Amino acid sequence: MNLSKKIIKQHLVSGKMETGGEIGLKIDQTLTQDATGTMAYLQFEAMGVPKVKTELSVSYVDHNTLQSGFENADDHKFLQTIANKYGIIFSPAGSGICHQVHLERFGIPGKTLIGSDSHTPTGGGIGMLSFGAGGLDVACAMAGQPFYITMPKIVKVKLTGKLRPWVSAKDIILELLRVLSVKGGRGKIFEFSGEGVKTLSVPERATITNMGTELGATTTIFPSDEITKDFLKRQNRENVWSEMTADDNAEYDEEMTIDLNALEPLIAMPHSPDNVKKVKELKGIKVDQVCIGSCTNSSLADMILCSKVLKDKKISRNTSLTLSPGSRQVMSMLANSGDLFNIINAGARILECACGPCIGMGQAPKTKAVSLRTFNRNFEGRSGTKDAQVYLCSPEVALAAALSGEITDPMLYFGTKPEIQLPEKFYINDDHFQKPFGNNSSDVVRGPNIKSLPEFEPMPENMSAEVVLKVGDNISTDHILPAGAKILPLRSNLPAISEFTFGAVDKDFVSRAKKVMNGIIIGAENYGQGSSREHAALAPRYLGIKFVITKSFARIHLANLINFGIIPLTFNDSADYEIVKLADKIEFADIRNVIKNNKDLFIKVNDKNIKLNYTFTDRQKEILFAGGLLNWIKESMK
Ligand code: MIC
Ligand code: SF4
Repeated sequence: MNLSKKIIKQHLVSGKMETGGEIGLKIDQTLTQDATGTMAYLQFEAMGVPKVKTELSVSYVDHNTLQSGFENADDHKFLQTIANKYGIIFSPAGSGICHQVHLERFGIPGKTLIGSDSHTPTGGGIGMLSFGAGGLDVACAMAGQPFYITMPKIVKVKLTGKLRPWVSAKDIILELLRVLSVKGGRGKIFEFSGEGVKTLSVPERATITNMGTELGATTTIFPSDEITKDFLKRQNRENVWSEMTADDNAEYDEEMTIDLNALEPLIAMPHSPDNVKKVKELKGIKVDQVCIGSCTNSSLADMILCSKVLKDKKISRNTSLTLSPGSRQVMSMLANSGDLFNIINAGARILECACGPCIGMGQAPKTKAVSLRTFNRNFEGRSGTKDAQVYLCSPEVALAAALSGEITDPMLYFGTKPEIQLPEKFYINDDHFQKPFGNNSSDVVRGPNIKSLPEFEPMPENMSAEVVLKVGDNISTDHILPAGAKILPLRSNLPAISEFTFGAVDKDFVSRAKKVMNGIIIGAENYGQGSSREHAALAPRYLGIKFVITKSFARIHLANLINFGIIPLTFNDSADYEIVKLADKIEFADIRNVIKNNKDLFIKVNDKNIKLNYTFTDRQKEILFAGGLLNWIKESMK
C-alpha cells in the first residue's frame, strides 16, 4: 500500500478507498488562521458543541497583523477568548505563520490535519495527511464530524539524484507546476518517493508540499523517515515521531519522475504560478522589489542562507529587500546567532513573523514594479498593485536579484554555495502559545466588527435566476473576494466585505447582483482556484447568488459553494459556455426533485437546450436542500 492510502485507511469512517467516490475521514488536528478563523469559530459556536473534539486544535493570528483600524484587534480578542472557551490553543500575532509554526511545534507524522487555509498541506513535509478546507468544514471537524473528500488518485513522484548548489526545493515544485499547470493536480495526492527524498530536509520538503496547493492537488505528502526524526529531535519532539512510508511494492494510480540533477533555477512569471521559465532566460530584467518569506520559504535554513549570502554585502540601490521570518522561533534564533545583523546590515528590511506582503498586507510595489517573491501565489493584483509584475522564485534567486538589481541565475552570479549548519537543538519557548483554561461564555469578547451569521433559506422546489456575471478560465478566490489591507479586516463582517465581491473583475457586479437577488455566475475552467476562503462563497450567497455554472471547479471552492447552499453545476458540453450571456433568465423547474433523483438537468437558454452535469452525494444533496451545511448540522443535531 502507498503511504497516503495507509493514513486514509487508518482514518476512514465512511466510503471506500475507490477513486472518485466520497470518503469521510476522522480528523486528528485542526488549524485556523485569523482571516478565516473568526468565521469558522462563529460557525462552530452556532453548532452548540461545548468543547472541541479533536486531539489538538490551534488558532493562529498571522494574516491580519497590521491593525490599521480597530477591526483586526477586535478579531484577535474574539479569537483569543473563544479559543479559551472551547479548548483551543491560541497562537497570538507575532508567533509566526500558521503552517511554519504548526510544522515546528504541533504536527505529528501519520495524523490527519485540516486547516482553514489552502496551504495546510505544508504538514505533508513531516508525513501528515493534511488538507486545506473552508472554515465551516474545519468547524465541523472541531465538532467531531468527519471531513469529506472525493477519494483522489495517488500519484507517485519519484525523485532521483541530488540538487546542484543554488538549485533549491522551490525549483522542484516550480518544475511540477511547469509540467502539470495549476489545474494538473486536481483530484490527486502527490506522494514523493525515491532516492532524492533522502537528500531533502524537512523545511525543503515543506516548501514543496506547501506549494503543491498551486497544482490544485488534494494534498501532497513526503514519508516520515530518519530526516523527519532528526527535524523533530531538534525541535525536542522526537517522541511524536514514527516511521511512515509506502510499502516497497506499493501501487499508485500514476507515476512520474523528476531528476534533481537536471534541474536549474526556475521562476514563475506574472500572473500565474505555472507560468514557469528558466531564470537564465529572463536575465537582465530590472528588479524593484524582493520579498523573502511566506509559509513557503521562511524556515531557519532559508533565513540563514540569506545571512550567509548577504554578509558584508550591500543590496542594489534600486531594489528594496524585505525578510519575514516564518516564526518567533526562527526570529529568536536569528537574533541570538547574530545572523540578523548580517541581514539588516546589508540593507534588508525586517518584517514581522507573519504573512505580510504575501497577502497584500503592506509592501504593495510601486506602479508597474517588478517584484520577485519567494511566495506561492502571484495572481494579478494580489500584491496590492494591479499593474505590478510579480514573479515567484527561490530565496537563492531572490538574493541574487536583491544584490544585482536584476533577474540573474544564482548558479552563474554566485561562487561556492555556503554550508548551512543548523543547530543541534532549536530554541524552544512554547510560553507564547496560550493554552485554554476554560472559562464560561461571558468571557468571549465581541467587538463591533464581529457580525453575526446570516440565515439562509432552504432550496425551493422551483427556481428561476438571472446571469449576473460571466468570467473566463482560472478565476481565483482572490478575484472573487480580494484580500489586502483594506478588505482583509472585514472578514468577520459579511455585509461590509460583500461590497468588494468581484470588485477588480467587474465593478458593477455587486449592484447588479443585489438588484436581482437571484443570480447565476457563469465560469469557465478551474473556477475558484487558490485560497480556501469561504467568503468567496459566503459573500456571493449573501448577494443572492444561487447557481454557479462552469466548465470545471477547484476542489475547496466547490465544497465551499455546497456548504453555503449555492448549487454548482458544469456544462456537459463546454461549447455551451459560449451560448449563455449576461442577463439571460433561466428556469430550473422542479430542481429539488431533479437533483434528488439524479435526473438529467436541462436548461433552455436563447432557444437552445443545454445539458448541465452535477454529481452530489446524498449528504451533499441534503446540505443543498437545507440551504447550507450550518442549517443541515443544526437540523441534524435537533
Ligand atoms: C492565501 O494565501 O490566499 C490565504 C490568505 O492564506 C488564504 C486564506 C484566506 O483567504 O484567508 C488561503 O490560502 O486559504
Ligand atoms: Fe499566509 Fe501567504 Fe501562506 Fe497564505 S500563502 S498562509 S497569505 S504566507
